[in-house]
Amino acid sequence: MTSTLYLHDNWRFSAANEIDWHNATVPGCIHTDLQANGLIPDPFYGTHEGSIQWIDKQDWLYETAFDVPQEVLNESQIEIVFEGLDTYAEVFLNDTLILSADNMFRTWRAEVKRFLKSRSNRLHIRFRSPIQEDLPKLERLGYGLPATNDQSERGGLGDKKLSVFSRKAPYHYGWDWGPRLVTSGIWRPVKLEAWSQARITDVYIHQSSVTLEHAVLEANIDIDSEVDGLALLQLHVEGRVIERQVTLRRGMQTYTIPVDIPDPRLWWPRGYGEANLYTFRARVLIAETVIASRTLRTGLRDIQLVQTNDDMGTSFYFQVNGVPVFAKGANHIPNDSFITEVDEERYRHEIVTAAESNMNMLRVWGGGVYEDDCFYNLCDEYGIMVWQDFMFACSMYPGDEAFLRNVEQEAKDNVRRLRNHPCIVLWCGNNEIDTAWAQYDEQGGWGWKQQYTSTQRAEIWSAYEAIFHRLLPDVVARLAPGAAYWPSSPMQALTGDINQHAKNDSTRGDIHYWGVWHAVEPFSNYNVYLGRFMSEYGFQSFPELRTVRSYASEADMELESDVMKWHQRSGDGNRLIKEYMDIYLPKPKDFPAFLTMSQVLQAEAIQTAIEAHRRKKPYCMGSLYWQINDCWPVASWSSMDYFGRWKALQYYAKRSFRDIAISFEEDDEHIAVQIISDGRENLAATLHVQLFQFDGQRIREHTTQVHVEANRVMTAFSLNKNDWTTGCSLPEIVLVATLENQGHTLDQKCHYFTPVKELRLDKATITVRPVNPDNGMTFLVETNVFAKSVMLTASVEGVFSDNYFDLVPGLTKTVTFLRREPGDTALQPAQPGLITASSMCDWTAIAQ
Ligand code: BMA
Repeated sequence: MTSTLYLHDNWRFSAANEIDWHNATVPGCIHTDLQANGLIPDPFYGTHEGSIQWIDKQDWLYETAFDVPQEVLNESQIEIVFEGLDTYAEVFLNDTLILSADNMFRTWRAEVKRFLKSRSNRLHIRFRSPIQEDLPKLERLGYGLPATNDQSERGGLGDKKLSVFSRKAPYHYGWDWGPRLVTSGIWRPVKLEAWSQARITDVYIHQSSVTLEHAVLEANIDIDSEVDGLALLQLHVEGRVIERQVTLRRGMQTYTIPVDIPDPRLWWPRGYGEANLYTFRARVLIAETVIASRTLRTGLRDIQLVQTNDDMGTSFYFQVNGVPVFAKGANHIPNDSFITEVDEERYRHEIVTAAESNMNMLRVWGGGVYEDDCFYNLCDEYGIMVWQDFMFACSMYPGDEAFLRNVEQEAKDNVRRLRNHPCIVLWCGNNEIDTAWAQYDEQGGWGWKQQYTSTQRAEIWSAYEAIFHRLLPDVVARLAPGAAYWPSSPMQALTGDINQHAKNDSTRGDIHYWGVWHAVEPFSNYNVYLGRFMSEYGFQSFPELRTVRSYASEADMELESDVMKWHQRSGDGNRLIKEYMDIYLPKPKDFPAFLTMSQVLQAEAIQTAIEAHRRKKPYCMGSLYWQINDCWPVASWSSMDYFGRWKALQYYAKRSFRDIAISFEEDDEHIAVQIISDGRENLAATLHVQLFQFDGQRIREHTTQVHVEANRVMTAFSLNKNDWTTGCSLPEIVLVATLENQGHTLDQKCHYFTPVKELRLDKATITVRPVNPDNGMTFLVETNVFAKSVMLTASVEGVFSDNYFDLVPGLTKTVTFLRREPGDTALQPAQPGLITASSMCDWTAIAQ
């Protein structure tokens, strides 16, 4: 049996040109080690990032000493395995060079038996500066490649964009929400693997056909053997054992065992059924002794990316087990600039947040990393589908043979590692490169190709095609046959002509719509520019005051301070937030109120988008906003900040993504109350539509029985605005629609007759009382006059079941507090400590 010895202890590090050694943490990285030793300040505080740009210009040494137990040494094969080395590294064992690494996304292995001794082995790694390493590559190429988000100037490199030459997380070099912190280090586990006779190196469960009645699978079992001879191969699943006599040969071999599972418990995305999982175990026995074993978990499901012509264009949706699924979710970036800081609890919090927010998909965006196994395990468990980009974003890449081979190996390593996860529904080549280069549209794109000679252009595009149109799809087809591959997001289709590139009004493919925000278009344009699958759109906000305090002092608390600008990486970001706020919301009374209102502004924008997309189902079948998380405390498009604190948007998204949701569609004369169902069953429900004055007086109401059809959008009621509001003061009324099923509220939504900015908000007194004083986890929230965006804050870290909601006098709201303190493994009901409540009137001049 393979025995594993992790080598995570006794590490120390030093700058290559110094003699001082300091304690190191493995897995980890140079920045966190320097900080832990007090050699650099907190990189996220203030403008510190600027003063630590020297770190990536020099080489770093890491070393440890370790003993090897006799039983490990007795094995005939011993390999050292690095699951991740960031990035250019030479590894020496007892002074012998055992491997050279040049790609942080690959797994590196070397046979080491002959170099090992039982005591005091010295493992020594030299990390070469990624900057010094890649400068000559730029020189050799003779021209720079576009890399819009590479903050080379901040790194003291002028316009020399080096990120494209290294196979290293693109966001390390900076992004429009992230700092430039170019790390080095042993970023994933390092271990010895020892075995004799044979070992199972991989098991892949290929799902040939999965239906409600039957799953037809093949288990492909890779075996590495050092012996020739008879063996028994077993596959265990659900108490069954399938056995095969095999004749092992020295070297690598693959055996395929067909498996038929009747009445399979299928894996479903959240909202559609249980995310059922199966555990498979493969074993090799020689003379009735188990000599190798490997366990894996997968879910059985049929996934299709359906792209068929229809009278509106060409569809783009995921069909899971025969059911068309509207994808609801967000884009994911790495949870930290120092990815080794992300522990299981932080991953869990993100995935629980997604599931709690009624999402069913996250897109692992191509400027980050192929995520940790833990991320995908959680997505498998919570029924969160994953759109998986390969790690290429907003840049053009070299196409030399060495680079291509390196990328190929990286793709193989990661497709192999991840292909058993039922959550992965799509492999996507890159983020926004097709649209940015726009090969077939001379005027189109981001102005990149126009900077090059025709020879250079041809060379750059041919590298693009080699990677994204040949190499990556080939690897996916070979290693994960049947899995969908999409060359670039966004794109219309691989047509090889001008129709390839996405447009804001494409009727096929996916769309990143950034007219709202980057092009300062009105929120209402979310209703206009939507297509078959909205894989990106977004709006920025600030994190809450507690989070801002983690990087700014009281003196920095103004929009234009150096520190607030430093923690804003989108050129005009702060100005845009302010401009949009002037348009849509009343004036905040001070800086803390401005931070809060920026969150409400963002949430109102994205709510408009999500609901517009969902109302257009089945024309549109996906809505992934940009972005769920942050990698440091910053102003950004995230719905949850670096510390996992939910912004207003997270709560709004939770409401807008409800499986059965109310949404209003308005024209000059009418308001239609629409009901969107992602449910798999029809439902009898009651819709109450009520019109209230802000003082709580009900002016009109209408009740109707609704037959909510499964997986559809319907107009349940339409009212004439004039008829309903004659004699009313429009800035002082609110329309409330409530959908109920057997006494249970499925959704409740408010709608206004003027923009929020014009609402006449009065000072509201909000009371919060525990429903059951003994357990103190659930509360009733009430108000005396209408309150917009009621914000509850607790003195304990956590989130509420709902927050930033509008509250009408007489309509009480019940909320539960979910705690997230250190040590908690997931959000769970708990006492919140002291709760305070405020609402928009408190954050504006009205309060004065
Ligand atoms: C999208 C992303 C990112 C970027 C975001 C905000 O296009 O793909 O590159 O961070 O926009 O500008």
